[in-house]
Amino acid sequence: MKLYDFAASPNSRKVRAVAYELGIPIDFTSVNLFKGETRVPSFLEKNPNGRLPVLEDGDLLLWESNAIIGYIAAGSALVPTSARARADVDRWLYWQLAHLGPATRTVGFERIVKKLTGQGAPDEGAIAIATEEFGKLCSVLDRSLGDKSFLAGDLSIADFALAAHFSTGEAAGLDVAPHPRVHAWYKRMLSRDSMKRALEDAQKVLS
Ligand SMILES: N[C@@H](CCC(=O)N[C@@H](CS)C(=O)NCC(=O)O)C(=O)O
Repeated sequence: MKLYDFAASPNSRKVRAVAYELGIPIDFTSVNLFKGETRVPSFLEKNPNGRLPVLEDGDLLLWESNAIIGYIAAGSALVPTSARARADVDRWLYWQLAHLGPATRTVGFERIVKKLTGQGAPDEGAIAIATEEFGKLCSVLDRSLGDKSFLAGDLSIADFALAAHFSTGEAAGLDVAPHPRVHAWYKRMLSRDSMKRALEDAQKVLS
């Protein structure tokens, strides 16, 4: 299997972390977002959306990171089989895509990407709106975690999907400390070798 990705991007990071967690061998091919490599015709043939990551497995070209982690982790303990547990995992995957991702992406773009790519000063208004939304989302997650160690009880692909975006949020200055259960869950995720490796990959790309 081959993954076209950019290690510093959260949607790539979640796939790397799941692959490392499960020991799945993947050949990583770097596509540099900052150099416009997602917009060239040869890449658009793989993903017409011009976005990373993209998984290639034989004649399968799969884009959308949450579909990719579901695919590579199928049959493992990270993807529950009961309808109820699977629905709980799916709920958090959709929540990440619809709500958490946009909030962390806005602050990450304004504070990190603009600086790295010379796109001007951060838009403080956009940051303020996204930061407020992030706080509300953390409150939802904090309540939902209750006394669970992981989002759906047992460790699942959803934990990796969210942790990848929380790590972008952290790098951009979004603080989870006011939300004790989120904070504890996030630290639990960061202590895993798989997450550590995926974050080290990001550092290498950015250094
Ligand atoms: N919903 C997509 C989002 C993919 C996405 O936006 N990827 C970013 C990197 S994290 C990207 O490739 N951006 C390229 C661009 O905006 O030009 C997924 O989860 O895979």
